Amino acid sequence: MSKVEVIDGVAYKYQIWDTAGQEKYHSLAPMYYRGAAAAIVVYDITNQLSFEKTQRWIEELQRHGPENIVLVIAGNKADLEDKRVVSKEKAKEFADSINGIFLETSAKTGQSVGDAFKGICARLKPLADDDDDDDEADVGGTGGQKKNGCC
Ligand SMILES: Nc1nc2c(ncn2[C@@H]2O[C@H](COP(=O)(O)OP(=O)(O)OP(=O)(O)O)[C@@H](O)[C@H]2O)c(=O)[nH]1
Ligand SMILES: [Mg+2]
Repeated sequence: MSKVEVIDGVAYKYQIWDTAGQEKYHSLAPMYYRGAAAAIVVYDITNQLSFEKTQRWIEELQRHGPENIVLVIAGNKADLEDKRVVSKEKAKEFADSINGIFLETSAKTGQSVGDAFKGICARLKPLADDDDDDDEADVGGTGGQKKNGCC
């Protein structure tokens, strides 16, 4: 899907792919993260294994992903606090250790979902204006390294 967000008068255009997390689709993942400006790796705060898998995905992105990819760790299902097994502190510590952005989100309530995208834009340096004068920034996508920034 695509999404446009305006921050401080600059329009950022996202092209967003949702990759399947299951092991059987793992080999397809590089097609999604190649040339990406950012990756949001989502785990479930009520599922310890999902957090452990997050760490493996980050390792893969660091080894095989674009050099300056912005990494976001999102602890989803924040609405299920009573079922939490992954502590916020531990996840934040991990995100800090990889210089990533950390948030806890809820796809159910919408909590902090917008902040994930705002956080990504804040980390991307706008590129010099190009010739098309449309004041839009391309974020991520299959476009290749030179699009790794906003614009
Ligand atoms: N309470 C709650 N349930 C959620 C939330 N996000 C997803 N779910 C539920 O969790 C289940 C799995 O959600 P999916 O969106 O299929 O998870 P996924 O990570 O995309 O799964 P794959 O595509 O198979 O990797 C569904 O039943 C969702 O309704 C959330 O923030 N809160
Ligand atoms: Mg899915």
